[in-house]
Amino acid sequence: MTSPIRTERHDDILVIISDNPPVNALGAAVRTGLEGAIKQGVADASIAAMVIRCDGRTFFAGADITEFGKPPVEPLLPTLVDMIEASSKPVVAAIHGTAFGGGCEVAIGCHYRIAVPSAKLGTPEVKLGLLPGAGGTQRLPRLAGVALALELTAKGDPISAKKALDAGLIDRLAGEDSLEADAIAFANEVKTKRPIPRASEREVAADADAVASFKKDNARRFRGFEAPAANIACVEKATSSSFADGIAFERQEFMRLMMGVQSAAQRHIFFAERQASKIDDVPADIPLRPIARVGVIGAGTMGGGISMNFLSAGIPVTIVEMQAEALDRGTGTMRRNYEATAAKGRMKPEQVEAAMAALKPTLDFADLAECDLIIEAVYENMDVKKEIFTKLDGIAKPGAILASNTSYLDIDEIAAVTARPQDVVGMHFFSPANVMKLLEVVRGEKTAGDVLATVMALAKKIRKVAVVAGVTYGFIGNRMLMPRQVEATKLLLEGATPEQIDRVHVAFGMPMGPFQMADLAGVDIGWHRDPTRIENIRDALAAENRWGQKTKAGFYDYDEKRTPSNSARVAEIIDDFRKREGVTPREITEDEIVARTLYTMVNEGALILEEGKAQRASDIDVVWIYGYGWPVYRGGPMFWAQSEGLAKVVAGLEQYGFPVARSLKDAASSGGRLK
Ligand code: T1G
Repeated sequence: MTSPIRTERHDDILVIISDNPPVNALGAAVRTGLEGAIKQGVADASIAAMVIRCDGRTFFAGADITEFGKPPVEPLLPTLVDMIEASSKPVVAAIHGTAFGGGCEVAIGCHYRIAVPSAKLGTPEVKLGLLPGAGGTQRLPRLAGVALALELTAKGDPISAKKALDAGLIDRLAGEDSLEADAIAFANEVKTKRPIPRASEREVAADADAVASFKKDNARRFRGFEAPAANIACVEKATSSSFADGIAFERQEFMRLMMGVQSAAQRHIFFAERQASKIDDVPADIPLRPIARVGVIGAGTMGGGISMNFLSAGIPVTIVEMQAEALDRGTGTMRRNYEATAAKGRMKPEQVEAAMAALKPTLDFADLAECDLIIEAVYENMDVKKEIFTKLDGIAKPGAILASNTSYLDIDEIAAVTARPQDVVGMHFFSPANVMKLLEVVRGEKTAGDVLATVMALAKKIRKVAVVAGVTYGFIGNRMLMPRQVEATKLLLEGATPEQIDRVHVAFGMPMGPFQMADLAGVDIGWHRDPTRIENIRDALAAENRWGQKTKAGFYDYDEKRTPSNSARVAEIIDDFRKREGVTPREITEDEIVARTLYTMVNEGALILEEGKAQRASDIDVVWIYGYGWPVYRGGPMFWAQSEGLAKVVAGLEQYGFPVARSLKDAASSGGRLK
């Protein structure tokens, strides 16, 4: 097998080139090739300096994650980086694309670094539940200081080449189109310079304040995660120990994390997110329908948020409303949202203007005829949606994709009112639509393969994580939410309190529990609006205007700052219902809450898989991570059930009398996995 590494001579400069698509991951073949090339350069007296660069879209984007969990293959990455740094001849890293993880560590093991302006550097290992294990936690603070090293390693977000230059992480910017030539020129400049600069030989200034403030500023963000603390500890170690001792500590912490459940969960999600974009029975190279303009029907919260996704990606939008007042309100909200983003420095004012200029508000439904994709985002009522799709069928251009943003309703029933069911699909955005990353793409019975593939590709363009769902009430996420809500409400009647149930979920790692979520979304959602008709606890709350945070009272009471407190009135309402139902409250354990509100979700997920309403178990995990804030360090409901032990989950379900999905029971008894 040919090596992914080749070398080219430019006089006395040896250029070492990696060609390992798609991201030049530092797999065993790359490491072996690099080792051989460096040794060749050092041994060859006619070589004065070396350049390392990569073909394709990026410099090394990290270690090869697919190798994790397998027996290590020499040369290990830390050894290779140390060898590059120990070279008797200067090595220049020529960076483009994303020098991430082990790629960044190779770069800082080199003696000099030059990057094109569009390049990014980073150590996102923490997002895999890991830490830079090839010397990054020890070299970064020596090169760029403690504060930046903490940001890069413990948060895992990349920095631009310009910021890296300002921080001393790189030495020079190259021309966007002249990286190799500029790197060779740089190598010629430094080939006689002595001593060769080595990051590991630098001192790192202790910076206790930076560490303390970083920990304090990020405590909430890191809640529940193990890897951030390990990254911080390694960087802190660098301020008080020799390089060798720091490396030993880094290695120990890296192995501890690598063997842990959290990293396995986070690596699972890394691949699951990418797998979700693949449609098993549609060819990956199917021609896509061009989407030059998107139409959105409804300028409410969802319609406005949906429109912003496309405008931010440079795709013009025609947005339709029935009344001018609603249209103005909607477009005004969109502008305010953009301006708030600009105020935080995450968008330039000219980008706001460009986005709003690409928006065409109209009251004329016929204007949608120019759109290639039309997304309906109006009131969640089947009759209303059928009426709209009937009209759309009459005006949309042939081949236009007709999508509904419905969160529950039957896409096949909607498609059936048109003469083009093959062009109808569900695009279920999560609120706020311009923020939440999840998009459930609902495949109707007749949805064409190219329609599905087009929407999945478009989702990536608007920076969404898309998952294909089948037609079933609530699709994947909301269908699994239902048993959780039903059981949580039953538990209230049987003796639990809203804060007890929410506390279990928050301790588990959810951003909020079922009742906190109800108060945020609105207790009155789906309420029949008849205050005299009180059939359940939510009816009783809604009837007293306890609609949640928006009325400063729901399952909790809220002060001016929306800080929640337990409500005596809610306790009374629950008590009244217990008396009315003849229920004597009893002690509810945490295990019972977990079994009845979390195991039941897993059970529903297994049924969804059995019915073919999700392509794979990992897709269900992706839905819950990106749509509901399931803690990524638990890998999603189906991965978590696997790590809990399916037999334990089945036993818990049976203990509380739930019928267990056949596939779940079979997997548990065979020791297999949910697929
Ligand atoms: N290893 C193996 N495969 C990888 C990979 C990696 N590091 N990165 C990406 N891929 C695959 C990915 O699964 C997909 O495969 C294809 O490449 C395109 O990826 C010792 C231990 C670089 C910003 O965490 O952030 O170094 O689906 O769809 O949107 O300290 O990939 O096509 O079959 O994401 O253009 C640290 C992870 C590793 C970077 C490109 N590095 N990658 O984004 O393409 S651990 C990372 C990314 C480490 C050392 C430690 C992104 C990208 P397929 P993609 P993209």
